[in-house]
Amino acid sequence: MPTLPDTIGFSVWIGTPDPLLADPPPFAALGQRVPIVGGTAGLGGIAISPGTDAAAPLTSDGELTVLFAGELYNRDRLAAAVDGGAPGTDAQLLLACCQRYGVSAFRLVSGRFAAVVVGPRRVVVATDHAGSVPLYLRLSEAGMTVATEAKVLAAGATGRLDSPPGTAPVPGIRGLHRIRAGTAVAVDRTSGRWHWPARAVRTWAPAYGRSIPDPDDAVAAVADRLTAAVHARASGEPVTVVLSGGIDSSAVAALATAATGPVATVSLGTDAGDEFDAARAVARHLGTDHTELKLPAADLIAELPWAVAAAEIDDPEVLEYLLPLVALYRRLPATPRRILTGYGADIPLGGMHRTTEPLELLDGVIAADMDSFDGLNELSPLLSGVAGHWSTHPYWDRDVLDLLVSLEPGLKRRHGRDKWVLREAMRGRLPQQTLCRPKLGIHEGSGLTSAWNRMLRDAGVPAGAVPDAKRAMARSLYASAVLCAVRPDEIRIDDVLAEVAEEGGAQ
Ligand code: IOT
Ligand code: MG
Repeated sequence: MPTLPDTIGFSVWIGTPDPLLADPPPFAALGQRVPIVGGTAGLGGIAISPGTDAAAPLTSDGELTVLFAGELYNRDRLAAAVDGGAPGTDAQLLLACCQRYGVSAFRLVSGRFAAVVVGPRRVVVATDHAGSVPLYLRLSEAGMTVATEAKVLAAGATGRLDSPPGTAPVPGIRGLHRIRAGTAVAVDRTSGRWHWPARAVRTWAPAYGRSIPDPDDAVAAVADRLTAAVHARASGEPVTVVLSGGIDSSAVAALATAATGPVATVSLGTDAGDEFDAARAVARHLGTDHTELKLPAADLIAELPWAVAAAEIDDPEVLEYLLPLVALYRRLPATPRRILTGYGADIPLGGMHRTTEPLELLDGVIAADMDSFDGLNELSPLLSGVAGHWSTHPYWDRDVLDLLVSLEPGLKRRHGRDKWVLREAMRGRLPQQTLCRPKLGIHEGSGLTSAWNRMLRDAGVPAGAVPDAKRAMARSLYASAVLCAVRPDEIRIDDVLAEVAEEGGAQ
């Protein structure tokens, strides 16, 4: 069994017990519900643990109390910085960092996490640099309620409506605020009295500056940092890589194989499309334990309620990227897995803009994408958490991302090749055909986009109205699965389709 984080999600109140925290909270995450009782810290609620052997979700030194979901990736360096001793659990390590650095600790930690730190005079609520574990809060004069799923706090539109600094409003839910990526929100409290407004402490931001290393040095640096990121996520562990056979996931599979020995790889396809040949070539080259999962495209679309419940977004374009992954995770055997993906490589490398030639335009879309990822929840662990698995994304490791973003765009598009620096970094580790393989998006490779379009056309939606109909379906699913916390298996996609087709004036 791989080691998974002790805690993958939570909902807690701090201050006054929140009657809006439903019992039981309607988490979509699978796992054991572990009560949180932090009497002295004035905190209570529920944590979600992936294992059957749930550890206590709180760590405290009597003064500071840390609630931590997720994992840290620079444990050794953090341990050396705080006292050089054995690092202990991630929550203990974060506690030691907070003792030494205060809220600045969140500028040091590299990880995939959501955390609450309760002190005698201050409460801090924080995410990692990428906001990769979404975190939501509701505020009242008497305290705050915090949860890793919006649906858990969707009921009851109360609390302060103005978004505090460092947060963004959650669409459709009055008074619910999402902590921004790379942000810690701090609220001071003395003798039980809260001092609003909260303060935002920015802990990370993507670079706008670009560096111009020697191309060979850039290639070596990408190989080094990506290797370290995969090691931090896979070392000594049996891991699963979701493999399309493209350069991004193939690189992760190659480095994970080097880090841990044989890994499991799994590819998803449908009757409307697959990338099985490309994935098989990589699996054979690396000697992975490879599985192909094939399902009817209609069954893939029927998973939309799960994708919306997991991502908690209503953007149909992003849902097209996430839906195949959610469907895949839900079809893996139930034993909890540690999953590595190649997701996110295209954002700092401009991979989705594979035909964009002028470097000014390429760099422009990269800067725009790095400015707009927050809130899309593409990296959320809930995508696999709805199936009881833990997933993590080496390309959005803080060190990898900082490097990739900052490279001058001529290293990203070079000699007519997209993602050049990554392809070069993998030379000798993957088959030549993989190194040269043009990008194919997951929504294209799985046939999802075409199948969803066809489904709407078959329901009578005119061709020109298909994008709007997709948006309407996504909005309707968001209303049920998030705003009303309806369980995904109680939502029938045929009903949503019929409703949208009717409203859209199907012909
Ligand atoms: P894509 O890059 O095709 O897929 C993302 C990851 O999903 C892959 O690296 C791989 O790990 C897994 N995957 C893809 N297809 C399969 C498959 N058939 N079977 C198993 N695993 C698979 C969109 C996209 O095209 O996905 N992702 C972009 C970013 C989107 C843009 N977002 C933004 N601008 N904020 C990406 O960077 O990965
Ligand atoms: Mg990709």
